[in-house]
Amino acid sequence: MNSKPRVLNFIDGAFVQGEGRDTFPNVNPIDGSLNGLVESATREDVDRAVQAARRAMRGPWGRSSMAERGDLLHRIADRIIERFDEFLAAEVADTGKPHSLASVIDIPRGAANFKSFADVIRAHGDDAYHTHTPSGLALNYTVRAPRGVVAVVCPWNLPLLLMTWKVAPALAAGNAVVVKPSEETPSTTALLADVMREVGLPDGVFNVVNGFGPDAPGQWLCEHPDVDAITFTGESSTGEAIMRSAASRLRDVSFELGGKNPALVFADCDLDAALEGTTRSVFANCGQICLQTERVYVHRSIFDEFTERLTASAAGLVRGRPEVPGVDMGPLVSQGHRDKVLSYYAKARAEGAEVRFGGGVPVMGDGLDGGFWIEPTIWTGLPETASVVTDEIFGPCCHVQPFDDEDEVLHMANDTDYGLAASVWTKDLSRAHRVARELEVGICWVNSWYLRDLRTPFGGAKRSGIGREGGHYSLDFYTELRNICVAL
Ligand code: NAD
Ligand code: 6OD
Repeated sequence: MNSKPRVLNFIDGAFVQGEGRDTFPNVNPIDGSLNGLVESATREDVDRAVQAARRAMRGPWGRSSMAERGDLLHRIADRIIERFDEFLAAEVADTGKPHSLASVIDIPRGAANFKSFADVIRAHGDDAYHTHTPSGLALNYTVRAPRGVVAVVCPWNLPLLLMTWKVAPALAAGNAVVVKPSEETPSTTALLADVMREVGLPDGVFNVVNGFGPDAPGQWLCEHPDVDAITFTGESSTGEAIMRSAASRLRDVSFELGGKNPALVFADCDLDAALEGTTRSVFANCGQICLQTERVYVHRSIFDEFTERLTASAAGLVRGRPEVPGVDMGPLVSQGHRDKVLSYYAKARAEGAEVRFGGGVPVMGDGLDGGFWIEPTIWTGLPETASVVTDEIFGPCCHVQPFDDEDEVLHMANDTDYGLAASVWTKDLSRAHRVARELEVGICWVNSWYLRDLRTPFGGAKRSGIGREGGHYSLDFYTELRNICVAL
């Protein structure tokens, strides 16, 4: 008999448990042990969650003021921080990421998203136009109404951070949500449901349905005719499937998808800063951040030194149990994902890469070898057409390519189906601005990486996404903009 706690669905203000629901294991990537079981939502659960959200929209929540919602969002953020240790333990057990990362990024940002969007909504104003006509004056003004019931479909790499990045603006704008967390990482979403209950969010405003994607709760939710809009973070191919679901009844989508992000390292860069930044941008979170660098372009005059020093940085990364001080790299999230990343490690060798570092599975000892550990890996010597240079791998690995001039590196950086992020390392201000404008990406960092201001627009070009979220830009998706024309 398994005494570990179950992760339950949360519908209409209550956790639901009962007969007839399938369960699936929640596996700890650190050692392959069982965290517990997750109850998969049935089709009826998904329907009940959507109907609960619809009822909430018809009740007091649908008429709530921005000030009321702003206050609630602040209380949610405060309560996440009060329960910080529980959130940290749950996130680490699901993902295997080090405490040093989750305690400074995942959990604090998970809370900060609520305060940030509460403040956006409180500061929001409407537009007004005075219209002069031959028969007199009219006043036109805008109002923003909530979209209604929003489906929020989430990935596993930054589970709390990326879920709250969608839930917070949706609630700030007055919508009700049904969240489908990743099947790999459901625990912090369940904890957040408990927080919603504690702070008194009205029943039905926040619902959670657990389970898989295709022919399962993810797809059932996106196909549900009473869902008004779908916000999704995940793989580009999943985005295509969800777009097909959204086509029926013409629902709007907001998509944050895959990337194959370049770093451009010019000869005049601050080499120490470029190495420190590139080490983070390739290996942080074991390479599982959509903004991560997988293609590094380095000016030929510093290529050898840069590559040797990046290799030394990779060699210096400390793997181990998440709570151990000084550990800066965890495992990959699952056996399945490690199989995918290792298949690219094999392809790189088959395509003739020079493996500068890594390329395999480390021996961990200490009871960890049942976990999904992998070596950080650096390749050189491949053409731009090699699969590890073209495909998103989502692992702790990169290919380093020399370049000779700005036009050449811009061409290589932009020659991809993706357009999420880039970083440029140079001390030449003119070059920095010129190159940044030419890069076909949603966000370009100059002399930095993953430096975030939550008021800025965030999203991807090409196959990396549809739409922009962040700050007031999120309101364009989470509200319906209406015009009212009053003849005076
Ligand atoms: P994924 O696409 O496999 O799964 C994401 C979610 O979609 C999961 O909850 C899954 O159950 C659900 N899903 C799968 N098929 C579905 C379907 N047909 N209908 C409805 N739901 C479905 O992505 P992942 O493996 O969890 O995450 C990694 C990917 O996410 C990478 O490609 C990464 O680049 C991308 N990502 C992008 C961003 C961004 O901001 N652009 C952020 C994080 C992750
Ligand atoms: O920082 C954010 O707001 C954000 N959406 C990050 C996405 C990271 C992708 O893995």
